[in-house]
Amino acid sequence: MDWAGSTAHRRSGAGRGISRVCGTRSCGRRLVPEGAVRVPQGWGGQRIVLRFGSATHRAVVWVDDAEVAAHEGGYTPFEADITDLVVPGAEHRVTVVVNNTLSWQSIPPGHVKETPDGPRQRYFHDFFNYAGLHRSVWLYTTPRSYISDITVFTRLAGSTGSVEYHLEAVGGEEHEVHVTLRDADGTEVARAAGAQGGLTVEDVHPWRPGEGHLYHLHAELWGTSDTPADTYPLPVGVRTVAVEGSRFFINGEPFYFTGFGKHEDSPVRGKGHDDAFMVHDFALMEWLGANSFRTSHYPYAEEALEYADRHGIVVIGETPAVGLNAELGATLAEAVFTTFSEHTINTATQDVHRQAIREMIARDKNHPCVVIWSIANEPESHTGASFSYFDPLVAETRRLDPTRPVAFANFMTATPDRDLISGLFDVLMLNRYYGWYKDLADLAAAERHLEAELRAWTQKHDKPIIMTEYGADALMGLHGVMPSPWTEDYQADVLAMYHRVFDRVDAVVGEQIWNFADFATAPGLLRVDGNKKGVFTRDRRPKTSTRLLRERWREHR
Ligand code: GCB
Repeated sequence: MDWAGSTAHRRSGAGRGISRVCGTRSCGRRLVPEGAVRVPQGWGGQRIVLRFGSATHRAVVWVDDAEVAAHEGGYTPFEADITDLVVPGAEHRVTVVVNNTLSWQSIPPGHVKETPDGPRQRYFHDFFNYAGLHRSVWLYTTPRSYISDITVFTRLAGSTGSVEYHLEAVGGEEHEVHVTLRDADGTEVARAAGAQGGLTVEDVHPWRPGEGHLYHLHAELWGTSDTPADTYPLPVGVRTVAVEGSRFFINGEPFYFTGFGKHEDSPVRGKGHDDAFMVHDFALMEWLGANSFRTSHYPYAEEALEYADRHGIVVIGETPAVGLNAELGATLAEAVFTTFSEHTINTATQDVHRQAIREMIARDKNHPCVVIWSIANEPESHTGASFSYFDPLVAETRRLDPTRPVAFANFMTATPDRDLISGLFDVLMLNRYYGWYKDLADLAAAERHLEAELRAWTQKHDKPIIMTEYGADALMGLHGVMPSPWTEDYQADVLAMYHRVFDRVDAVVGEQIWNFADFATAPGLLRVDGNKKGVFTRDRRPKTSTRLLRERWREHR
């Protein structure tokens, strides 16, 4: 059982209204408090907020001796209004206790096994259970009357775009709301008044894959003074997403996903967000011609979505609901259990999962790059219990966002004859390992089995198929002339085999390889210093298969 604690401290100079309390850090043990935060002198009269980008998987926060926040869920932000607890100009101690214990009621789930040597954490997912504050911590201010949230929905009709907005304000009930929309060069293209409304954009420049064109929405809250009480800027990409039959459309044009399932993972940093690694990863995806990725298996740092918005990279956003599956648990944690039961994954877990969906959508709803909500990775999906579990979660996702398709990534053993839940969803996302966990070193059989399965899916559902995982481990530098698992050559051969099949099956609208880069996992007999299915090593050096991808994906565009 790992506990991590850290006292945040201000690292960078305070800007007006915003101050980074600490950068990212990963830690596995309790830390001794290190320092204090000075609240900038000029912040008097403002509302002062302490915000955490994430704390994995739960945290309690104190300012001096007062508890100000408690949060469950390791990958979404939370904040506390600390106005009444701090004095501008004074120093205050911020203390955070972070706990990464996984239980049947956490998302992702896990369990603690009692052994003669003490408790041991077991979990059912294939990435290392890092603990700590992996994203930035901010101190920021708002006026006392402030805009707390804006939601936008965009539409296209020929060359006309529209932006429907819903704004929420706190303490400004008597105030007026003014909204303007400007193009990237600053030209005003539309304006409206009121907390809800529509903005029409003639000759719209849509956001599209490969071209992250953004408008700038600027909302103002006006009271009696001659300056606005609050202002709120929001980048907006005007685009539509739709599924019809087995096609996936962005802006009415068929879209084919190329890219990866990724992880927030790098040497030394672990799960800590790192701007340099992020920009480098995007540059490598561009180098390969990839147009998309899935935030497997949890929402990524907001910086990644902002970058994807600006560069026209398409994103499948995923919750941390990974490992809700007894068939997987048996291999990963040597645990035999019933997935959904009173004592394992139950209604309390479902509530935590529902909350994880809510927090992901609340955070990411306005990002044009996000085109699908994936609400789970490889859950059990062949039982009545799995249907009862997912039915209300899909409904809740649609209620929160009626504009984006909903999906989950389907596990290898949940073949079309077994699966019971895919009818609830809009897109079939399949994770398949023919040529690796099945048909190892027999690519002829793998090719036959893969094609037969894909055709069986198309018989059962008229829905688009995205292969959200396929691949093979490869040790950098290992080569062979025979089809030899773990060689770079075999990884390339496996990928080429999948691509032949995708090109023969019409309903396949996307290919996302597992994985972009090698990553850290819990120890396992099949894990040699982590998972080696990356087409890049953990420090981002290209393996042989990257050549094949460059050729294929640069042509696909
Ligand atoms: C999967 C999981 C992914 C694993 C991968 C593997 O199906 O979704 O988290 O890392 O297989 O390499 O086994």
